[in-house]
Amino acid sequence: MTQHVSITEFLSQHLVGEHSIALTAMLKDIVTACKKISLAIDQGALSGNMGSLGSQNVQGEVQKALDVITNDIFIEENQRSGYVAGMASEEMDDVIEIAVKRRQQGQYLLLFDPLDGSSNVNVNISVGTIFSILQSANAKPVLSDFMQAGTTQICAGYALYGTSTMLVLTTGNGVNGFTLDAGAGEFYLSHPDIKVPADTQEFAINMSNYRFWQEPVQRYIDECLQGVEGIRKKDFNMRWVASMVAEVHRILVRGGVFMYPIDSKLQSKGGKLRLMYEANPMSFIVEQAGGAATTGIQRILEVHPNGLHQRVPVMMGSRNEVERIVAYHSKKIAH
Ligand code: AHM
Ligand code: MG
Repeated sequence: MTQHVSITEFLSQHLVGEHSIALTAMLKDIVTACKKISLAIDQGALSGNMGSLGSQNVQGEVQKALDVITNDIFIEENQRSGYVAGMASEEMDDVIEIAVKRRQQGQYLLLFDPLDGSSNVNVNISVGTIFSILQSANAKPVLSDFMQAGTTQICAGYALYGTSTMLVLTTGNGVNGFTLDAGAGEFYLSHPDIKVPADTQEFAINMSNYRFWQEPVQRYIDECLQGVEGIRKKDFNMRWVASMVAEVHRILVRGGVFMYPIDSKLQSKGGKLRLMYEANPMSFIVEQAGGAATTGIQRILEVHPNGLHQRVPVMMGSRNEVERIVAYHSKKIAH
């Protein structure tokens, strides 16, 4: 019988370098938080957590009870190691301060979306948690300490609460995926050294926004839809889960391109997805798996943030497809 490698064993064998002790401790807390969130989600309607609280988060979206519960779990668990100096969450307007006694060795910043795709909770479809770790210049960080481009991330990952619960992460040395054995209460390595295929025949986009997109995106999708009769000379398949974690995970496993582009409805906001705790960590993971991630005109990881909740257009996945999309934006490939 194959001996499974637990995430704890994996990290102790593979984390090296100046951040290894701190990362091991912080990831232990993240693992615990994700297990607790997985349990809370598994309870579903039985726990009475599924309804709306009637309150709104900082971006004017109605919070589900689970949004609040998962946010609380993530904040509480991740103050245990003492390495986290400050946090930022999709669910909270400002930087989350950590009490002095809980940030003794705090040199790191943890940014997260505790329950991504939360509109899927009530219909029992996959959701996820996304996180990003940065270094802090200050033991008591302020907003400006968080304003770092995605290239400075030292770790990023997501938990996918799907048909099984998985944790996928990178520390800048490839991407590895772990599956939760709920009985044993432990994540085991199940997807070592994940690589995104460079080519694909599958795209993920919310097609209902077609008429609001910019021309380069309409062109790319039009050509995919033309299939073997068009210039791509192959048929494409389409998926849309409305849960970025599930979407990107599928692309990591079998290739594809995930797109939430800017459109005329989103113009004033800059995009739909948030840079710091959605686009950046997912871009870091996708690039580490050999894929690419762009706003259409810029590598996402090089966008310099101007706010915790900044939004950006997002297109990521199989490298050759993303390069084609970039070329359409820069008009390098003529019609
Ligand atoms: P959320 O963080 O409020 O859940 O929003 C992000 C989600 C992504 O997971 C997903 O790609 C997108 O919103 C779906 O948006 P839409 O409902 O417009 O298709
Ligand atoms: Mg989100």
